[in-house]
Parts: sequence; structure tokens; C-alpha cells
Amino acid sequence: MKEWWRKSVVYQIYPKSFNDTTGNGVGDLQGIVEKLDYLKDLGVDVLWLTPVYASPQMDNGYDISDYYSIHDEYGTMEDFDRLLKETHSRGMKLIMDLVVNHTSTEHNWFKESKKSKENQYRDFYIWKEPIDEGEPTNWQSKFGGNAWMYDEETKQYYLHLFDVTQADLNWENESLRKHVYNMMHFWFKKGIDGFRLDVINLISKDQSFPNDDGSVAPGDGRKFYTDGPRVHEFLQEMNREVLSKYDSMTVGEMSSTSIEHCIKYSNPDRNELSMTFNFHHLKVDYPNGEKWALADFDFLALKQILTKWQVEMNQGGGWNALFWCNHDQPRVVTRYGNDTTYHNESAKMLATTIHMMQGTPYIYQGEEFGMTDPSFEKIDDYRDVETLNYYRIMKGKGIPEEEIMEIIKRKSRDNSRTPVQWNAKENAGFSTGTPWIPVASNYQEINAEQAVADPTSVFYHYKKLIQLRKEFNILTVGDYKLLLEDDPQVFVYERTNGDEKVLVINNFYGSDATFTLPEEWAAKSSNSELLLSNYEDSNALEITMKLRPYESLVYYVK
Ligand code: TEU
Repeated sequence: MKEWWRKSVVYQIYPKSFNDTTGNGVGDLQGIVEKLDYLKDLGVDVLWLTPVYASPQMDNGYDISDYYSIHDEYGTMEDFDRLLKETHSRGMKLIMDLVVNHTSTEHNWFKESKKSKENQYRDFYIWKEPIDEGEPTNWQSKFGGNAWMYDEETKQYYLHLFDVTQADLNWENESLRKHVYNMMHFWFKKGIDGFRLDVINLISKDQSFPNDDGSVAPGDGRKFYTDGPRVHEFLQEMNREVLSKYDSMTVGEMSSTSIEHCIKYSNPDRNELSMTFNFHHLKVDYPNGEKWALADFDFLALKQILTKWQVEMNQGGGWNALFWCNHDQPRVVTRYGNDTTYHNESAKMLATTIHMMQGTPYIYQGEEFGMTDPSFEKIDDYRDVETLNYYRIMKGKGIPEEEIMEIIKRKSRDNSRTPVQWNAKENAGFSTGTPWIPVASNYQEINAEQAVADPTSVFYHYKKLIQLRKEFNILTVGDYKLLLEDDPQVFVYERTNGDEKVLVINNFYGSDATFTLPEEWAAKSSNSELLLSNYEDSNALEITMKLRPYESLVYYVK
């Protein structure tokens, strides 16, 4: 396969929490430069930076006020240029976050747009007349409350699918689209290697702006802008105008999407994007689709969903981004693994499960040595706008504090946003000042320095997974097949390329598991080679096997 990004492993950096070199408690670009050798040692190919542009930081940079400058707490454009150069000189690539579904209301376009109905930027945003003296539709913001905000001066509402300070851009406007493409050229000309496109499947709204009938949830609204009417047309235009001119990679973040659409977004014949993130496998612990509620994860559903995306994306010529963690999700070792007794075993097992699949794997900062949720108990420890909105709304409904905090502890996006635990020193070596959000209390036991010093650590398991992807082409191209579909404890799948096979076996629970492979494996087991495991003394492949808690095994057969 010619495209380099199909064989790459990507590492996600959330700069605010990565490494602070100035002592102001906030990570910065120079802090990333200092850790490039560590990342090179891990073996990742591409770094993805979440937004580092000028921003009032209401949503940690996903509210951009100027696409052409660097947020001052992170450094300067010179710092950025140095980071890019230093990344490239180590043979790694760098992609930026492209947030063009919305801008901050502090962006000049919005400030202009707000001035009058006649302003030349008015139509860059989505302004609507009140209906019956109220909101134009009943759509809900993803961060709580109605998605429309009234402006006294011009007596119209603007749409904000996220925070009230994140106004949605009007992609129907051709001049807006031109402005976006020019901005992308600016960054490509600096030499960046691509973009992660924030909620890019929400940019095309149903222009009749209907009310939601509430069949999914009251005022849900998603069906009127998710994978909307002109989204593929816009992405093809973006590809024609910008992406096709550079050897770049793009990954679209797709909110509540479908396989059908993701095939369209990522099949190379359609000239849209390289690959897509979807979140269906991270909703198996949402009771009735509700994020803010508690339930154990549904293991059979997890296997089924991951399998469906593996098989159907491959059939349709699409390409998956593979991931468990990002800055919006709780830490996977706490969520689907075990962050105490079997911390190392389960962190490794989860990594193997994802990295041996077809697609491009992503590692979120700290995941490579098993960072956990911080289990903050008090609302004062939380910073995330979504979490704080939820807290306020629940308080308003009279829900008891304890009940609210129990849910926030498990669900808040801040679970993954605590400072990277570099070592056992003060503030985990993240900052000499007061970190903008508290450090998780387990940094003395779980940190990068300790992991790098221990050859049996989670870190070396990730390193090995990355090396295997380089060595074994079957991991990139091989077809995927789920085995033992109904087994409630083990996740077993095979990859096949011609007469080669890789067999991946994972025990997802803290108790022993016994299972028997399909008959066809009887002949193969004798000439199998163990490529990777998470116990030091793992067994050769047999048709009937007994696994220890969270045991994970990868065999190669030819
Ligand atoms: O997130 C998009 C998004 O809809 C979710 O990940 C959302 O944050 C989550 O479902 C809420 O429960 C992207 C960014 O990754 C996120 O950090 C931003 O806040 C959001 O877009 C707005 O730009």
C-alpha cells in the first residue's frame, strides 16, 4: 500500500497537560520539544497536536480566535516552527487539529458578524430569526441547554452545537470555505503533514432547520446535521482545493456517524479524507445511549461493534483510526481494564486488542505507560466546560451532590486531561508551578520514568506493538475475522493475508478463562510462533487453552 499513514502509529498530544517548561502550570510547545526523544524511542511515526492556536480556552483551544497565531501560554510561532523542525529531523511527522465547524465568539469573523445583519461576515455564521419569540429550533447543545443563543443587538439567534462561545460556521457560504482553505494552505506551506478534523461530519446542516420530534431524545437534533446533506461535497471540494496538493494524512473525527458514511469519507476513490474516528465502541458503557449514567461495559457488544467496523470498512475500501483513548474519554485501563491488581496486564491486553487490528493506531499521551483516571472527588478539581455545565444542570434539578459526583468521576473528560506523569517528583515532573488541573495521586507508582526503567512495563509492550506493525505487513493489509463470537470473556480474532495468519487472543477479565479454538486451528498450532504476550511464561498455541487474568497472546502462523 502506497500511503505512508496506513503503516503509521500516531501519538496524540494534549499540549496543555503535556509538559510545562515555564512554570506557569500549563504545558507548552517547548515542553513537547523536550520530549521528542522519548517519543522517538517509543517508535511512533506521527504526532497529532490538539489545538495550539490563539484561543480564550473556554474549551481548551477548541474555541479558536485566530487560526494564524499560537496561543500565548503555549509559546510563539517561532516555537512552533522549531517544534516542527525538530519533529521532522527525528523522522517523525506532525499533524494539527483543524477546528472549522465553529470558531470562538472572540474570533474576528464573529465579532464582525455580530455587528449588523449587513456586515460582510454576517453570513459566515448561522443566524436565524426567533420563532414564536423563542429559539429557531429545539436542538440541544452537546454541552447542555438549547443550541441557539439570542443576540440583543440584531435580535437574531446564532447556532452553537457546543459551548455558547463556540459559534457554528456557515459552510453554505462560499467565501467562508475559501477562507478555511487558505488557512489550511498556510499551515501546509509551513510543512505540516496533515490534519485531524474536529467534528467534521457536522459542518453541513439541513437548511430547513426543522424541530426535532424527540424520537431519540428531547430536542436531540443530531439527524439534521450529522453526516449532513452537503458534507461529502464540501470535503471533496476541500480535497480538490487543498489536500490533493500535499502528501498529507487526514483523520476526520466523526460524531455519531455510520459505517456507510465513513466508507465514503475514507475510500481513496472518493477523494475526501484518509481515515475516520468513530465512537461506537466507546458507548458500550452508556446505558440507553446516555453518557451521563453508570453501567458496566457490555463486552459482547464491544466485540460485535469493533468487528463490524473492521469487516465492513475493509469491504468498502474505507480505513479506520484505531483508538481507546483521547482527551474526551476516560482512561481505558480504568474503564475497560483494571487499574489496581492487574494494571499492567490489562493495560497491555487492551493495547494488543486494538493495535493488532486493521487501521492506523492512535496512542493518547500517558496511555503508553498506563495512566489511569484520577478519581477526583470534588467539583473544584474539575475544569472541563462540559462537566461543569452538567454539574450546574443537575444541581438545578435538585439531584444530590453525591450522585452527581459519582457520575462525573467516571465520565468527565477531565479524566484524561490530568498532567502527564513523567516521574515521581513534585507535580509528577509536569511543572514547577501549580498545574492548571491537579495531578492524579498515583504518579509515584505510575510514571514514564519508572516505565522506561522497567523492561517488563506497559511502555515496552507499546513499543513492541509499534515494531510489529513495522515488521509484519499482514497487520496492515490482513483481513480480520472474529472467532468465538459468543464467548463472554475472551476476545479472539485472526488476521489473514494469503497463507499467513496472525491469531490474537485476549482475556478481558480478572479471572481464568478456558476456551477451544475452531477445528481448523488444530493443524496450525504446531507451527505457530508466539509474537507477544503480557505474561513472562506464556504457553505455545494449543487448540484448547487456559488463560490467566487479562492474559493476552499474539501468534504468527505461516
Ligand atoms: O469533540 C466532539 C464531540 O462531540 C465529543 O467528543 C464530545 O466532546 C463528547 O461526546 C461529549 O461527551 C470534539 C473535541 O474532541 C472536543 O474536545 C471538543 O470539545 C469538541 O469537538 C468541540 O470542538
